[in-house]
Amino acid sequence: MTPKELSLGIINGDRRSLAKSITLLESRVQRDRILGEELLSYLPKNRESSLRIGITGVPGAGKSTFIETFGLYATQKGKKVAVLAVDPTSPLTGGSILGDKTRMPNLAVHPSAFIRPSPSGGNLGGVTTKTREAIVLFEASGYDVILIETVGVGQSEIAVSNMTDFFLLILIGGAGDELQGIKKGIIEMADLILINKADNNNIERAELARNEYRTALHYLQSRREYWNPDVMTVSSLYNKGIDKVWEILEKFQSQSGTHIQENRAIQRKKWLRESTETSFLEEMDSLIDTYPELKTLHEKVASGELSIRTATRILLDKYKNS
Ligand SMILES: Nc1nc2c(ncn2[C@@H]2O[C@H](COP(=O)(O)OP(=O)(O)OP(=O)(O)O)[C@@H](O)[C@H]2O)c(=O)[nH]1
Ligand SMILES: [Mg+2]
Repeated sequence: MTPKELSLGIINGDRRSLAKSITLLESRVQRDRILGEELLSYLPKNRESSLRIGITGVPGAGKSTFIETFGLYATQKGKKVAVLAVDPTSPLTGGSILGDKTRMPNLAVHPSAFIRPSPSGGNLGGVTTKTREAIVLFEASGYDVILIETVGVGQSEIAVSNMTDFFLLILIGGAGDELQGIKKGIIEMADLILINKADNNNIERAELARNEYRTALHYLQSRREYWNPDVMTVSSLYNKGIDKVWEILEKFQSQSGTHIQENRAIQRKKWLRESTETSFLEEMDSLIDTYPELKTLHEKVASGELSIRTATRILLDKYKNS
């Protein structure tokens, strides 16, 4: 299919076109990159009614279970739901743990939902680019709610908060901050904190945690002037409190007004910078074997013979004169 045909398929909500386009945009082959760029140029941009939600929390907090339950709830409200994951392949774990369709069995087969498996391999920069482009595809295809899961232990949650409108932090009761591996910075980023697994004999612990985090939030500067983050307990497994989360999101959308679009504009500028940086570095890496002087420059910096400042200037001069 040509990029034009793919774009028409996407706009008409055809799932196969969507899946093919995602594969095209993730390809590293030069020809595919050109086709991918053409495809993106045909798509309508910036669907104002969509809501992009970032979801983070320590492994096992119940992010995928929440997405399954919340996603199904959203489909019942007549929404189309897309699920993506930002999961840079860790050299330690060696693979993708997120976006696992088996953890979202009912949502995975729902006609109004689309779960995109994590792009395999690559660094955070590569993964975030692919995720941003997937967001554009999903929105062009009429998806209203975009859920982006990431594990809350590294840099990826910052990347996710930079590509979403609303940031959700999922915690569990009965574990201190240290235990949950959650940094203060992440709490500050949250628009809503959910204490999950508030069910069976865990309810009391969850409520205690909710009160503690509420107190903690009082002492933190809220991140957006138009929104005050809150903490609530839910049970994703037993579908408790999910309707309240939906109400909060509706309130956020109506209360935010034009702020969401303004925030997206700021994000897009940031993406351009990041994307330029990534592309430059990729280009340099690919040239290093063909240009001995580039290799020598790196070696001189490594040995301390040449300052980084001078080497950077040489690289910039070469770029300007090329
Ligand atoms: N009791 C109870 N168990 C839950 C709840 N939510 C999730 N779980 C269980 O917690 C375990 C981990 O849930 P996941 O949804 O896979 O957690 P996750 O945060 O996506 O985990 P990773 O993707 O590995 O980081 C599973 O066994 C779930 O069944 C809940 O609300 N109550
Ligand atoms: Mg998960």
